[in-house]
Amino acid sequence: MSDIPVILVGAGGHARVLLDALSLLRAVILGLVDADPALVGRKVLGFEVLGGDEALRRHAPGTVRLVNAIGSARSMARRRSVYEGLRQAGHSFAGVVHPGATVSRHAAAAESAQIMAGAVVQACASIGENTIVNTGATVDHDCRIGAHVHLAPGVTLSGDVLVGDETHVGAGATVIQGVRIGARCTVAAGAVVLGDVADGKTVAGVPAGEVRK
Ligand code: JB3
Repeated sequence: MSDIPVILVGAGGHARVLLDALSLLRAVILGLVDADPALVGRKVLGFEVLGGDEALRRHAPGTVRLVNAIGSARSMARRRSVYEGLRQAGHSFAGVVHPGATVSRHAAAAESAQIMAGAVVQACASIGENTIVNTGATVDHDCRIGAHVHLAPGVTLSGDVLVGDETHVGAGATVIQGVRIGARCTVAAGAVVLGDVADGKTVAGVPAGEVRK
């Protein structure tokens, strides 16, 4: 990792996983910021919550890099809006590739992507900006994963799967080869997706079918 210190944005569960990986990568960690005032001054795995996002004003863009620690607890839209807002303010986001992840040298991951322990990204796959490939998820050859996507723990994407921006694929879901999943979709945990999913749809079950809201 670069020597530029990092600050994590968000201090919840995803932050703890990122802190652990960043420590293994020997990153210089200044602390965290969180929207919940009750967390300010507390420590997370030994690192201090420095304040809300206004605390970032004390750090000129370029002197620190941010790590997006807001996961998918509410929706991917929150993670996206925080990322885009802080980028507009001039900040840049560091990515995290856990040393226990396997990323093919023939794969392409955006700089801000987060690839967690035990994840595998195979040859000719691509991972978009601000996307999380979470613990033990596998992304096989030629998959194209958009921006602001969450592949939850244990997801299996077979070869040549496309996942659109801001989509959440739930824990343990399996997608067969060649399937196209649109933008802003939700694939429920444990689903087995055998066919394409249009933008904005939620699918669940084995085989997966549309869930009407
Ligand atoms: O599935 C796994 C392995 N991890 C999940 C992860 C990807 O998403 C995890 O189980 C959760 O479902 C979720 O983790 P996350 O986002 O860390 O959720 P939570 O523990 O609820 O923490 C979110 C934190 O972000 C809270 O402390 C919020 O106060 C904070 N937050 C929300 N909006 C914000 C903002 N913090 C800042 N700095 N700025 C915001 O705008």
